[in-house]
Amino acid sequence: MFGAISNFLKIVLIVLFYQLCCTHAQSKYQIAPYDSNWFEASEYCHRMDMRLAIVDSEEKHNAVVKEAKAAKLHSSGFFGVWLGATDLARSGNFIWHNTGARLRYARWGEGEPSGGREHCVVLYYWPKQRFNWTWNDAPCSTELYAICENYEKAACIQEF
Ligand SMILES: *[C@@H]1O[C@H](CO)[C@@H](O)[C@H](O)[C@H]1NC(C)=O
Ligand SMILES: [Ca+2]
Repeated sequence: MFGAISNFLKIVLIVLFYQLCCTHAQSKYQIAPYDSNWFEASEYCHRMDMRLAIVDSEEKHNAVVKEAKAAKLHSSGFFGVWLGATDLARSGNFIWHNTGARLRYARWGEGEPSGGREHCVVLYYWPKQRFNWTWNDAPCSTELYAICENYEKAACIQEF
């Protein structure tokens, strides 16, 4: 009898801890309160226990665009948020830095990626330059806003 109750309590506790540590991982994105270069943007996200957004599907692209629009910082006609991809390690080979995965999905603007000194991936709204919430490779030192995402951390589950 007591054993059954304690097993039940154990399950309740596990579910509760799982909710606490992992569920918020699904409510996703946050835009930094200031602009910075790509590296500072990445560090900012990690300090928030998040990472620069990995956008590997149209669904995620749309979600990130929605979040970026909601920040209401694009009315001047220029707004950019850093995504978590770069080809700094090998030119032309864009990689999601936090997973090492190659870019399969992408939503490049016209004529992008243009290469040269431009190695960090940004989602732009810049209609004068024909960016309508599309991607560009930009110099990594450009000051733009981080868009961070929550992600599930394996440690959450391994603890049990
Ligand atoms: C951007 O794209 C949207 C949807 O495709 C369109 O409705 C809008 O007019 C475009 N904006 C500009 C500035 O081109
Ligand atoms: Ca470019």
